Amino acid sequence: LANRERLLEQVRAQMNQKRYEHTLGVAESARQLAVRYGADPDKAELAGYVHDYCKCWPVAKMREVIVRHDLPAELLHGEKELWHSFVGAIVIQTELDIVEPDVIQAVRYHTTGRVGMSLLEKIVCVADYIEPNRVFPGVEQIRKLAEQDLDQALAQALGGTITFLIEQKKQVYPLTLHAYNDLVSKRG
Ligand code: DGI
Ligand code: FE
Ligand code: FE
Ligand code: FE
Repeated sequence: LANRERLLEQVRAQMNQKRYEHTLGVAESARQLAVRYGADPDKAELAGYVHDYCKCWPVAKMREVIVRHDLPAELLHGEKELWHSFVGAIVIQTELDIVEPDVIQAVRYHTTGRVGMSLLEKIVCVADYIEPNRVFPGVEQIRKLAEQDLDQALAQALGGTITFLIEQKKQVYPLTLHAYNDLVSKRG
């Protein structure tokens, strides 16, 4: 990866230490999954480094990007937890000069998923769940599954998120539900 040091400095400046460690973990896990499943390891690592670029930004700063770049207005009425992925996909282009469309898409859909995800999108989404610093009930099982079957691991991860959201009485973003249905229906 060209200019890794400079990129990481800039990424680090956007977030706290814990988020930065998570970021490095996702890059590492994404690279491993790319090797395992035949995606471009450099792109996977890069997407990992930048996937949460805007995660720690103030809400007002994210809202500004959503409005200025005409992102779906429904985002503004929904869960703010989702904003950083869609905003990040824009900002990594303008601030980090990232041009690879598949890296940009992997950032855009890393939180919600979507129907018909590319291999790189799946890898980043799964890496986000299983990176070494993650500790939640069931993470070990998803880690094991991710070595065998990426789609199953992703379905399980999204399913876990959906369950979690329902328990918290939070909205489930339609893309998340559609992504989950897409993955489990392919298995039938
Ligand atoms: O940014 P990370 O914490 O590394 O992980 P992420 O980008 O997957 O974001 C996780 C957060 O997003 C978590 O609080 C659950 C939330 N989330 C994911 N999908 C949905 C969602 N929240 C709502 N309301 N609806 C969703 O569909
Ligand atoms: Fe995220
Ligand atoms: Fe995620
Ligand atoms: Fe993340």
